[in-house]
Amino acid sequence: MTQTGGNTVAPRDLGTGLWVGSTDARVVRAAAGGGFDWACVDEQHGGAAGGRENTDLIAAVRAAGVPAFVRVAWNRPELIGRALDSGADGVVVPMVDSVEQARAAAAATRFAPRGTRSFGPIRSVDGVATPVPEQANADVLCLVMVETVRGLDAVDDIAAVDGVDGVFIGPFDLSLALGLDVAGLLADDGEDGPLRRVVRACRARGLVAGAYAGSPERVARLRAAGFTMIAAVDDLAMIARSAGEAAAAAKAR
Ligand code: 3PY
Ligand code: MG
Repeated sequence: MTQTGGNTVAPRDLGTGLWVGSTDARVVRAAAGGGFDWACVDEQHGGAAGGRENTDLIAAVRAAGVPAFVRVAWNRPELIGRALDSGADGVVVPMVDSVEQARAAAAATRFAPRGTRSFGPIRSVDGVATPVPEQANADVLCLVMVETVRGLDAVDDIAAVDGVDGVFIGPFDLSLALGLDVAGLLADDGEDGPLRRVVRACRARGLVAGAYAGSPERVARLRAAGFTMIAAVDDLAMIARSAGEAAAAAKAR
């Protein structure tokens, strides 16, 4: 991602995405094809365990015609490398709360000489294209999650780390860390409120400002606050909600 030495540049807008908790590739293909701009397979709190399973889920997202990200279970190079080897377009890395941790995440997403990702071009049997290192380094997105007090305090420095392409907030963890509920966190519109601080840090460098929403109201609030990559809905919650609505409608007749 182009850096501009501290000038405010247009933030990269990735639109609205689907959060994937399901491990069924057919469900994921159907849900991701519903008009979202991207989908993110959640290895941390969703069902996906990584490895072969993720390859299938990522392929299902790709078959729906949108980019696939993986939220890895933790900031560990082997998890990041495996998600990218499985074909992910980028990773969302949870609980990054220092410059050192952001550097480690960014390094794990890039091959040498920029980073430390290991090159193992043997996945074509799984249908994953062999990466061309320089191109893969340019194309991959490393999105680090700020969802702790330490992370929020360091957000300007985290956003300045070379190879960090965006900051993504987790409102559940962040609100817990700040002693608020999610509604309280999202309602804080102050100049130095958490949302503004994150968006400002991203805008200063043209980075993606991402957030998990999970409901249309939260999407609207986060969009208004300036976020440019918003996880709108969780696939399994969406199915459960639709099932509830269908059952209620059927019973009402
Ligand atoms: C959070 O809100 O803490 C998240 O990580 C979203 O899944
Ligand atoms: Mg979280």
